[in-house]
Amino acid sequence: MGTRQRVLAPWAVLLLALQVAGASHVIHRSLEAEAAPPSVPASIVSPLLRTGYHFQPPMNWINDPNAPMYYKGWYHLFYQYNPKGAVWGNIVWAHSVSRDLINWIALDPAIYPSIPSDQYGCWSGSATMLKDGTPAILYTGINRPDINYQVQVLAFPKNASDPLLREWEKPAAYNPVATPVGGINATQFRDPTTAWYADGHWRMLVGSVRDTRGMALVYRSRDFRTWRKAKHPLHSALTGMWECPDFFPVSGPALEDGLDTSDAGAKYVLKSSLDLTRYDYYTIGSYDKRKDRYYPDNPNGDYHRLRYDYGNFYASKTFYDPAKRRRVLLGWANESDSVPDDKAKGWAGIHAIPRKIWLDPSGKQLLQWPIEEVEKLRGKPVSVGSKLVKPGEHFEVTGVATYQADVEVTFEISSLEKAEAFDPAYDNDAQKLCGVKGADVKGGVGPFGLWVLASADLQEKTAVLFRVFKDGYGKPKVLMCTDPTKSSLSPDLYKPTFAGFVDTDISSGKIALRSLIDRSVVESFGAGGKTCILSRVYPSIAIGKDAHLYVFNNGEVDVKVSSLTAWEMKKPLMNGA
Ligand SMILES: *[C@@H]1O[C@H](CO)[C@@H](O)[C@H](O)[C@H]1NC(C)=O
Ligand SMILES: *[C@@H]1O[C@H](CO)[C@@H](O)[C@H](O)[C@H]1NC(C)=O
Ligand SMILES: *[C@H]1O[C@@H](CO)[C@H](O)[C@@H](O)[C@@H]1NC(C)=O
Repeated sequence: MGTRQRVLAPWAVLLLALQVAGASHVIHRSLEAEAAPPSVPASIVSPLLRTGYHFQPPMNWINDPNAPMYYKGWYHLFYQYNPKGAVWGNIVWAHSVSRDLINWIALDPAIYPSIPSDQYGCWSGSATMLKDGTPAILYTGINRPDINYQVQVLAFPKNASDPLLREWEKPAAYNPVATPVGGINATQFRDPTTAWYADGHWRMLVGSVRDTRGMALVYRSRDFRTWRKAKHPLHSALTGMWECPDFFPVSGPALEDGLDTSDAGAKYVLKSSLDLTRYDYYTIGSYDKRKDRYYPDNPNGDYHRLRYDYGNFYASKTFYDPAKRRRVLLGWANESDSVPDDKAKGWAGIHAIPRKIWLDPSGKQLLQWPIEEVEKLRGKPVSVGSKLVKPGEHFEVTGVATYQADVEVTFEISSLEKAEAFDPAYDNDAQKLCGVKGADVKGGVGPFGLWVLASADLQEKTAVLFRVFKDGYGKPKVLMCTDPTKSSLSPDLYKPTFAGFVDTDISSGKIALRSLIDRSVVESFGAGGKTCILSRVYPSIAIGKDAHLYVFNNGEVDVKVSSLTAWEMKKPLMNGA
């Protein structure tokens, strides 16, 4: 079976040996700590629903990706991790390394409470490459036991010649580098960004809020050790607390090229993770480095309109990958089961497949696509060419196992004439619209798309679909939606419909969809990465070989599948699990 195979490159064998030889104490320790006593009730989530190729440690809780970077031939990923259980708490920075961002090797935690500034927690942060080529990490330390009092801490590698960057030190001479003084709320002051260099100064951002105004505070430094807060934030908006801000230039020499964070860009992206909604919003705009101010191109849409992902995706972070001259986005997706289920299954949280991101030629949004390395996991394929799906009909894609698969499909709509009228009340609420007009609600043009992780009797299915409306001027408006309301017979699951509009020219009638299916993950990319939706689902029957894949059309007009390929996906090396 392709899905059982492991991709073992020679370096991986080497590191596996290294890992067995001593770098994996943490995993063994935590296995002991979490070995479930027999009295713990079984989780409603089958062990077969643990993901196959999405980033995960062998067990326990994970959340935000931290300080991703490329250093001496290795990709480094740190992440918020509870070594003692499958719920949030005891947070340290777990550490994994990779040659390709797909096969991962777990090392010991790199950053953990060890100085007064971080003795009650090591929260999120970022890496910056200094001028001499060594990396530095800025992160948030918790220094009081009673409240989550937040300060910013600076760490350097103990041995910069070690490509695996296993040990980090936090010099007492200048830590903490920033404290919540001057009216900053000490419990709302966190997640420093990668710093950028301009006109003799480094600058970095820290997320905060004043009353209900979320903001990215600016700090400046000449030597990276002494930091001073600037008078004005880089930007702010009436959104509540900004967690995990991210700020970077886009638009390299070639369209899809990324830029180093210190390079000057024609355009900039400012992202914030809104604590109130728990989603990641971004805007595109310009940056005035003299004033250290950011101006979104579309102030009306400030932090309500554009999201990296319209599903389950939060606390994301990008980094510039000099090896492939691209900017890569990593994000966290939590579970949709209950806390007791997480405790019983022993793990909670995954990361999305790393995505390359770049500016759409329109300049109005980003495009995202799974990094090309994920295609190395593709195994046995099956293809369907030119197949008509009449109104109310569906067909099954057979010949491969689809519980761990990569599916690419292009649909062709025969006519847009029957498109339903768009109700402007839903202009800013695709998710609500999808809640009202889900996969089973018949429409004009659509809903059509895929039923994934579906049982043979179709009692269980997760729909990834498009539906085309017509606005008041007769212009098509495309909705992309993931409808998991029938994804499982288990009642005690969170099954929100997730949706976003797709700003694509559908006049040709064509629209593409790619879905990365991974047992309990459905991560979809609409229209070449214009709109992305990640969902967590936990079927009770559509598990393993009992999971099926269908193409469906619940609209009134014919939809043609002009091409479809589904590949079984192999399991990469995943942190020793
Ligand atoms: C630093 O790392 C290099 C490369 O792994 C190693 O050869 C060297 O012994 C290390 N130095 C110390 C002091 O540990
Ligand atoms: C600081 O933020 C906390 C929320 O974490 C809030 O409860 C508190 O009222 C805020 N303090 C001030 C002075 O605004
Ligand atoms: C993930 O879990 C769901 C269900 O419990 C919550 O509604 C979300 O807010 C949560 N997402 C994040 C980012 O914490």
